[in-house]
Order: sequence, then structure tokens, then C-alpha cells
Amino acid sequence: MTSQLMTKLPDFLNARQMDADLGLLILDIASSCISISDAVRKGALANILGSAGTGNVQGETQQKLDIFANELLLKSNENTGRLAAMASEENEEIYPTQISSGNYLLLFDPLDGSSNIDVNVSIGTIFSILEKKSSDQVCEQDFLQPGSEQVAAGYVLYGPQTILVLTTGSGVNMFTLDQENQQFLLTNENIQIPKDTKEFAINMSNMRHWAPPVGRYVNECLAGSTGIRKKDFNMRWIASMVADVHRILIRGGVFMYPWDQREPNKPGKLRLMYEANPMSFLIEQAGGSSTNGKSRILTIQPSQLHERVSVILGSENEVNLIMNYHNNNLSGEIDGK
Ligand code: AHM
Ligand code: MG
Repeated sequence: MTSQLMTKLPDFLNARQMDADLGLLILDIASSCISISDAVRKGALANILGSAGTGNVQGETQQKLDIFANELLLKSNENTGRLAAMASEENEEIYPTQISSGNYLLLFDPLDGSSNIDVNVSIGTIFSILEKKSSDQVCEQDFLQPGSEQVAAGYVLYGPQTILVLTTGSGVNMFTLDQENQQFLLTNENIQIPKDTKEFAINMSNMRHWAPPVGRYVNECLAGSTGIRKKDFNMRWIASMVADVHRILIRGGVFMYPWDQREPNKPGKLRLMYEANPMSFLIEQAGGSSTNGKSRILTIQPSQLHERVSVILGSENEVNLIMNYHNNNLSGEIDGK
């Protein structure tokens, strides 16, 4: 099909007969991400690479692009009247909008995979949309809803192509940015993740710190066709959750960023509300599964905006196996001896 015949994002949203403000909010986010994509593509030419020399609420050093993407999303969404408030990985507190009467709440990780910015590897923006349920003045409590309450979620991947992946609760669809006309066109409909896989994604350098069920699972994958799994596995780790999840949506696989002993008091590295929840919504809508090892991520009741969570998601049968190892505490060996 030529690009002239492909469905444009606004037409796709109109055909879904969703609440008009929700459709417009998704278009606002898409438009902000086109601007972020332009900056990513200019890189050094726009003096956008390198450290900003500041830190965020997570204690992480901010890159110039983290700050640029964050400011762009905040500023371009604060006067639309569609949002009551926003929350970002880069802001400790919630960000009430100028016209805080909007019905929606937007959460985002403006630039995920920051360690990949300066080495020209894929990065992305992750977003989650909730309804504001109370009529009181907006506060952090309004955001603390389980992921199952999301009305829409998605990400924009800044890779060889810029791709928007979106769910509004009835399947997952992908749109590719037509650079020339600055618009997203529908390129993959109703994505389904294969139930089985031979590919896993985890940062192997943390192996000695993992809990026994994770160690057991990975060791069984590494044992390949002569081991208990009776098949050879492949491994990938891009260190951009957006890019790793995108691969899983396209060809299956399992992604893990589990709790580990480096920071035993934290449940994991990734953030529940603007990383794990939107990705879990997409994965489930595409027929996959997502868990913290014991429970479905989308059922977790958040107690803080920036809370962290252990994440295991992807092909259903594989995630179920890892969950089974956690629930039955079938530890096995971590070091493979
Ligand atoms: P960020 O939001 O600060 O970029 O951190 C999240 C990223 C994920 O995209 C990725 O899966 C993970 O951190 C990689 O972590 P590590 O460098 O420990 O492998
Ligand atoms: Mg992130």
C-alpha cells in the first residue's frame, strides 16, 4: 500500500468513536513526540547531546535531551484544557496544568533509555493516560490508580523509523512517522505477541544479584537444546525498554528487569506508573502477560508516584513459567553448577 492510502492517526482515532478530548489528547502527545523526534534526529547539530549536569528525583544524572523532551511535553500540554495535571519521571511533584479543569491525567517518561542518547541507539517516550475521577482540586492521590484503570497508553520509539505504538483498550496498533508530511500513518494493526518464544532480554551483568527463580529461568535458557528446555535461546538487551518491548511486540520474547540484591530495599529499577504500567497495558492488549513475579502488574495499587517495580513481560507461556518459579519458590541454581 502506498503511504497516500494509509490511515492517518486522526482518522484512526475518529473511527474509534472515543471521547473527543481523549482523541485530541493522543494527537497532542503525538505532535509533541514529532518535535522530540526532530531533535533526536538533529543530535549534535542541535547541541542536544550530552549531560545537562543536573539530577532528577531518582538521583540520576539528566541528559540535555531528557530535559528538552520533558519541557516540551509539559509546555505543549498545559494549556489544552484536556488535562488536569501531568506527572513525569523528571519531576518530583505532579504538574497541575494552567487550566486544571481537564478530565485526564497524563504520566510520562519523556526520554526512556537515556544511556543510549549519546551513542545513537534507539530511545523512546512512554506515556500513560488516566481519568481524573474526583471533582476536587487535583493532587497526587488522583494519580494513584492501578494500571488496569488506564484509558490509553503507548510509546514513541525513536529508532531507524519513528514509530508510535498505541492502545486505547481494544488492541494494539502501530503508526510510522511520515517524516515528509510530519504525520503518523497506520502500519501494523492488531498486533499479537506469539505465546512461545526462544528469545529473552535481561541485563546479564546483574546475574550474581538476581533472586533464585530468575537465575534458574535464565540458566535453563542458557542450557539450550541439551537442557531441560530442549531448545536454543537467543538473547538481546538494548537497555532501552521501549526498543526491547517493541521487539517483543513484533516477534515475541520475554523482557526482565527483576528485583535484585544491589538495592534490596527497592522492588526493582523501573518505575511502575510511567514505565511498567503503560508497557504492561500494551503487552496484555497484544495477548502477552506482565508480572512482577507474583502478581499481574496492572493490578498493583500504587502508593507513590515514583514507585518502582520488578518487571517480567512478554510471551504468555514464558512469563507464566517464570511466575510459576516465583510462586512455587522453585529456586534451582543461580550459577549453573
Ligand atoms: P531511564 O528511564 O533512566 O532511561 O532508565 C530506564 C532504562 C530502561 O529503558 C532499560 O530497560 C533500563 O533502564 C536499562 O538499565 P541498565 O542500564 O541497568 O541495563
Ligand atoms: Mg525510563
